Amino acid sequence: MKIAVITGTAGSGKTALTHALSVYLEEKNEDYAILNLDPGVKDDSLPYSPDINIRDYIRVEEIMVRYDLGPNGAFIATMDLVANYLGELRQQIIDLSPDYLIIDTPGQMEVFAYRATGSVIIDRITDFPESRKAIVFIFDPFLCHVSPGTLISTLLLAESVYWRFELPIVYVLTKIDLLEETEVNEILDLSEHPSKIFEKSKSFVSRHIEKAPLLSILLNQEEILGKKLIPVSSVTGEGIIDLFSNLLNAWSETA
Ligand SMILES: Nc1nc2c(ncn2[C@@H]2O[C@H](COP(=O)(O)OP(=O)(O)OP(=O)(O)O)[C@@H](O)[C@H]2O)c(=O)[nH]1
Ligand SMILES: [Mg+2]
Repeated sequence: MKIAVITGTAGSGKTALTHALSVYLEEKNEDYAILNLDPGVKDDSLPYSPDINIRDYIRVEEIMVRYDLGPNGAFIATMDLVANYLGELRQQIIDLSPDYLIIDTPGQMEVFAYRATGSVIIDRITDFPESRKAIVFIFDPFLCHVSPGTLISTLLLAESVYWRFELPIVYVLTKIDLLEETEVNEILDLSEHPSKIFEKSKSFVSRHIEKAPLLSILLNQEEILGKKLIPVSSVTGEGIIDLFSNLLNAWSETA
């Protein structure tokens, strides 16, 4: 079983990309399943019907009421409580045993970047000897393009996710149908050569460089921080073939 875990910041397009990948696999007549691991998503807002749904076991809105928590605290508590249903989720995956499993994850990146919760859940429900796992990390162009600083934060976040999972990772730039070609190329270029970000924001950074010495080292060693992103549109399907072939390479890395 080849498993793709779709991660990225809130609203970056995880759910839309999950759907786009499923459309691609459907067209290729592949045997696939979708697991929704977002306990907070509104049921009628999903563009796909999940074959396995964490919300069949636990929902953020119920935990808010039961423990009198706000949305963020309730979300963290809900993800911790998912631990009670790992056996059931694992069994559902085994029952389906699809060739491809796409896992849509929640927007609150904290559970995947800074806490063990996300990676432990994925590990426990997919710990079959024959499974091949890869992470997809989405760069949202509307975060990356606003300011060089946000692109840097996203590059660092991508690396935190990589360290958390310790699995092959594929980096994607979504929503390219909403951008000019020059904007797409600029984001791809800056992500791959972050020292150019430094040049772009030199006036500010040079005045405050003493507060970010580590960052200035990282930016000037672009082979450390730089990442090659695969540009895709989940709406037009552009780039999905390229993403899939990168996923095949990533899965083969764990073989
Ligand atoms: N035009 C366009 N819109 C997109 C694309 N990907 C996502 N969107 C839109 O961006 C918004 C957020 O997309 P989602 O897929 O819900 O993002 P998400 O990362 O799952 O969001 P959360 O689960 O809330 O973190 C939706 O309105 C999508 O339709 C894309 O490639 N092109
Ligand atoms: Mg989503």
